[in-house]
Amino acid sequence: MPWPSETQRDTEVFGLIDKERERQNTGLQLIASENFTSPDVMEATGSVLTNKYAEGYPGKRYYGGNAVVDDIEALAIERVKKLFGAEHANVQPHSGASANMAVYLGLIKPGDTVLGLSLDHGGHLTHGSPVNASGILYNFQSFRVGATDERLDFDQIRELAIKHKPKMIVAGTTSYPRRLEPQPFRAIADEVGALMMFDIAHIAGLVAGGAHPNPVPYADVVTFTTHKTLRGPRGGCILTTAAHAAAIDKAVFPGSQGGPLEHAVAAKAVAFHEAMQPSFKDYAQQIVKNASALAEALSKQGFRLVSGGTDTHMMVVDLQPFDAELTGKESQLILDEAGITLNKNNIPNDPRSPFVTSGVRIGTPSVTTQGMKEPEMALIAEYIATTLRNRTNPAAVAEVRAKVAALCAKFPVYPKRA
Ligand code: DSN
Repeated sequence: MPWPSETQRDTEVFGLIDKERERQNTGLQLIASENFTSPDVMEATGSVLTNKYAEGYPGKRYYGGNAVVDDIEALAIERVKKLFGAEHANVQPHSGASANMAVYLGLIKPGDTVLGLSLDHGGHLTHGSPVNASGILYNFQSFRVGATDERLDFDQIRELAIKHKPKMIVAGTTSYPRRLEPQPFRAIADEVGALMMFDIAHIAGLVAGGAHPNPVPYADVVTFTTHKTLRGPRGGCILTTAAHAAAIDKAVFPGSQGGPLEHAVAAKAVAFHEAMQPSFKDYAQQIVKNASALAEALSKQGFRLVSGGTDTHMMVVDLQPFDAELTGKESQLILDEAGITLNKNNIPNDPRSPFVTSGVRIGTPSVTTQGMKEPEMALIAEYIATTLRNRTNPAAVAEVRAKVAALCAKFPVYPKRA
């Protein structure tokens, strides 16, 4: 074989991958959109399927040699349809952003009006941010969370829908800790004659595991990523009613993507299989229980939870009552030093910029995969508070780092090379 010999192996990259495995093994991974995939998902992702070109769909490919790939993609489609009760699925989107852009391309026209949640109130870049293609190509109008309860305000959404007459209403969030009921969105969409798109990127695993209402029976189209609570490979997926199937497939390929990543499609199929197992229901329930326990413990440590708490896998923490000087940016940096990984996040109506912020976002999907439960959530809250209280004291931060490593050692994720 003309590949490099063992002695010529790229030790630089593989050394760095080893370092990253060590980081994931020894620290607390609390980024709400991350998870630990199974070795099977990783094996499919690293399989020979990465070698294959397969433009088109099962049974209708542009290149030869796709009989096996057809079976794999058909399996992924059948599994995800069954998992969510959908009429049609497209498993080819490379990411959630690609999935969302394909939906806009397929179902509306540039310049059309769309209603979505503002990014700084918990929405997503692709829900109309002015710096994203969604906001550049389409006329997005944003709704915001309520001033006092920090929850979606369906009276406001309805008023905006009546005023702007959108072609589409986008439900879905990236930093909103509460349940997203699909029925009120459907009712408003029907009242103004809009399509309803539901982006369940964050909560797909909760929906699959029965820990969050399923919007599939209500929405025209549902998009999601496969790598967050669903615990699959990095990638996207679109579910639609039969009426929109052809338009969505055309918008993904050839509309916005070329060759699909069939190694990722195979890994998605594996993840869908894993999400169908009874144990996944327990997992999804435990994610929510852990989030609720962590939110309560953080609140006892003096933090304020945006909207007062969480019903999902995540919470947004307002740092101001804990320490008015403390920013999300500084918290993220110092917590990283203590082996606690999370992200800075704007709170609703944040006086600070998105690069600084007055809050952090915390999620429990990864630590729940590790097997941590409510008692560990109390420890995590204590470690976070101790680190932030002692942020100018390196010895105290190092002490927390050691405690974090000891806790993670009790819940090993990837003990050997995966
Ligand atoms: N970057 C993802 C998140 O962290 O929520 C959204 O795309």
